Amino acid sequence: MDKTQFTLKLKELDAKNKNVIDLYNEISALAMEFGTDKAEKSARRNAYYLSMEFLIGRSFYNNLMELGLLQETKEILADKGIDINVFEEIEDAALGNGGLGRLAACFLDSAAGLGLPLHGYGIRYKYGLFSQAIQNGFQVELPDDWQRFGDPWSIRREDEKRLIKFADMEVAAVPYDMPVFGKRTNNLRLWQAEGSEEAQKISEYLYPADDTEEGKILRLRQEYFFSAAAVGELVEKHVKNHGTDFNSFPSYNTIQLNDTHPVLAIAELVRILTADYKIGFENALGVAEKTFSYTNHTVMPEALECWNAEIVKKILPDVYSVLIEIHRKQTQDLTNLGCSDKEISEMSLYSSGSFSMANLAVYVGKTVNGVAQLHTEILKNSLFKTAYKYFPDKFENKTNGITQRRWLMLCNNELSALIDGAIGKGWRDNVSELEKLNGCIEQITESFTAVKSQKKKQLFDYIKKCEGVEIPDNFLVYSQVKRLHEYKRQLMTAFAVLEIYYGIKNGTVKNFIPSVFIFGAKSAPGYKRAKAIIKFINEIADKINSDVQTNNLLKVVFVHNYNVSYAEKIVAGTDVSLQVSTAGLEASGTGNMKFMMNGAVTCGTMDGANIEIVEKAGFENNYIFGATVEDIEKLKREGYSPLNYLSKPEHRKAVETLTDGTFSDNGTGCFKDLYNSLTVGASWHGADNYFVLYDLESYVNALLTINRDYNDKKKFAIKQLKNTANSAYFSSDRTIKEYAEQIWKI
Ligand code: 26Q
Repeated sequence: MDKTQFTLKLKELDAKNKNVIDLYNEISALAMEFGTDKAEKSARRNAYYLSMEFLIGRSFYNNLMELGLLQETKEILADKGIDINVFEEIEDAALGNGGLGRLAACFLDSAAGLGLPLHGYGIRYKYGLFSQAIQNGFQVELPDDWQRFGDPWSIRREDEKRLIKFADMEVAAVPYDMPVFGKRTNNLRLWQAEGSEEAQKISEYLYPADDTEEGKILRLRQEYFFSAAAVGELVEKHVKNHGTDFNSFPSYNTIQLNDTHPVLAIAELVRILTADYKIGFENALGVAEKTFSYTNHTVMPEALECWNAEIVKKILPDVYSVLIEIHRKQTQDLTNLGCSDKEISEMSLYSSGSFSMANLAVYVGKTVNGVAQLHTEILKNSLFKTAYKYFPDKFENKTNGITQRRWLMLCNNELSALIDGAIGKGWRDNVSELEKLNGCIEQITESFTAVKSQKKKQLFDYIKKCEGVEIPDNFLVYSQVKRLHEYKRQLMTAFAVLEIYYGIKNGTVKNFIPSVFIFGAKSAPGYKRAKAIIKFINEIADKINSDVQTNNLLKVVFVHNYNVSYAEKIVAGTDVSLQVSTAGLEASGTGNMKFMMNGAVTCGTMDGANIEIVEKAGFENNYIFGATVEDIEKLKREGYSPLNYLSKPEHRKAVETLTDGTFSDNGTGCFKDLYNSLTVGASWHGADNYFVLYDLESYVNALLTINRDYNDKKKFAIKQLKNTANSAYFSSDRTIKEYAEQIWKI
């Protein structure tokens, strides 16, 4: 099908007599036909991205854009009296929960855009990340049945299904292919588990609760299920195309492990080669060493997966034997290298009855990478310090990126058009041309401010519709949107907002420019503190939004069910991006990059990719505050007494609203627990583990400085534009080029 035929068929569609969902499915099917017709044959050498999460969001507009059909479709529908935005209600595939999953989606987009053969493998969850409702200020989780309106962007491949064997059951893995359109068409293959009721559970939920043994086993099954399906298929293809010489396997296949979740793929490859093809163990391990690379996305200890060896033995006995064998080899290798017993135990993939997936990945992986410069340094100097001492060449950095196609062209058509006018359209294919903007910033500040107002208006209309909160035109917009976690410190923003609010009321904060603080976040269902923070923010929002004394100056919104599509609106309509994690704990952040590209200044700590962002866009065009990694280390070494930082009345007043009756936690005691976490600590951590009280004062000051600076609209617009102009480095096109050249060699 060519474009003329597509347009013809679209024009023939009898839109009047169809409901939105049928129309959506039919247009999508036409676009799929058009897109898959152009798909080319496989490349000689392919890279595969194994990931437990692919947070793709809505495919409809993005795919039409990538296929060059968006404008035509919009016009043809308009002729029929249909606004293309009606499809916004329909899908938002949340097969992931945050940064790691969205990064996977951006990477696939960039690889297709650059014409590089990178394909994804993951799980086709029946239910994606829960849909979030807010009841009485509390998060309530509802199932996300993302396929309820159909799934026109996937093709079921019945004939390519595989059998995955566990000790106690066999499960069919049925592939669903989602083409990834761009300069070339790549493939995202998601496996669905079929068979007995037990079997189907494997692909039912993203992150089922794993606080019971049953839950842990289910998660282990999920990880093995998709890793084994992927590796099994790649081996089979290799044998079909090249015979059973597996020494050439790594010449055709390179596999990136997205965090530890797919790391069992290593053991599975060794198992298949030794058991099914009778390759010697050392040879098989050698093949694995040349095939796999590992990306770490977090230094939080609770996220570094360890599997209880007894459970592995029970569920996957053959994989267990392989792991034990790899461990034996590892111990021997490390002893030969002269490592001490202590060093060996630090790097060991097996110790005290459990398997460390990170240590397995570091030992076997060809490369180990962090996702921002600081993060990679932390991997080298602390998390994997010993491994770095013996295998320094494995370690490299790949600073994250985001796709400018979804995160600028699609979500901010208006700014994109402004950029076209200023520097031409070349940046759309070659994003580094965005830098040309630096040469004409002064000339376009006014039109930029107009675009920003327009995007704010669209965002405010949407918030009015979804949240029922009205925000007056042109309020200054501060946003903090990301997963809810104590280390990301949404609680610190909540305190800062309260301080500003009380300051406005008692006259200590003067000439405050009307502002709104937008929060969006989901908490893991079992994470009590994070849920308490959501409740606290909602209480604050209710109080502030209903105060007639401050109403024309300050608003707070917690948007419910924050997701990719909501993010597309928020990043475009924001002035100030809040990125305030405790230094050393946010591996990179990618939301920070989306905001930057859309012309927001960053108000943040020296953490993750914030550091590189302000280096590129200029410290003077952003607002850095708070403790650095070195400061935090010093505080930990010399002792930190958070109570000292509560001596100032304005801080105390804000923090004590948790316990003084200002707000209600509906009798749950969850606010008192938050308060205690800051002031006395808990059995598993000291007081104020994330240095909220330490950074609070400089945070409030930064927020107020920004507010004052906004008085000079032109100067502020220049700062914002400097961010857009220097954001090309944070395109995932750049990141993917680095992976392709330095790790994958594709
Ligand atoms: C671990 C054990 C058991 C159950 C779940 C998990 C688990 C699940 C998801 C651990 C970690 C994750 C997700 C991590 C994540 O999203 N990390 C983010 O990755 C982004 C992309 O590199 C970075 O930008 C963020 O800084 C990082 O937080």
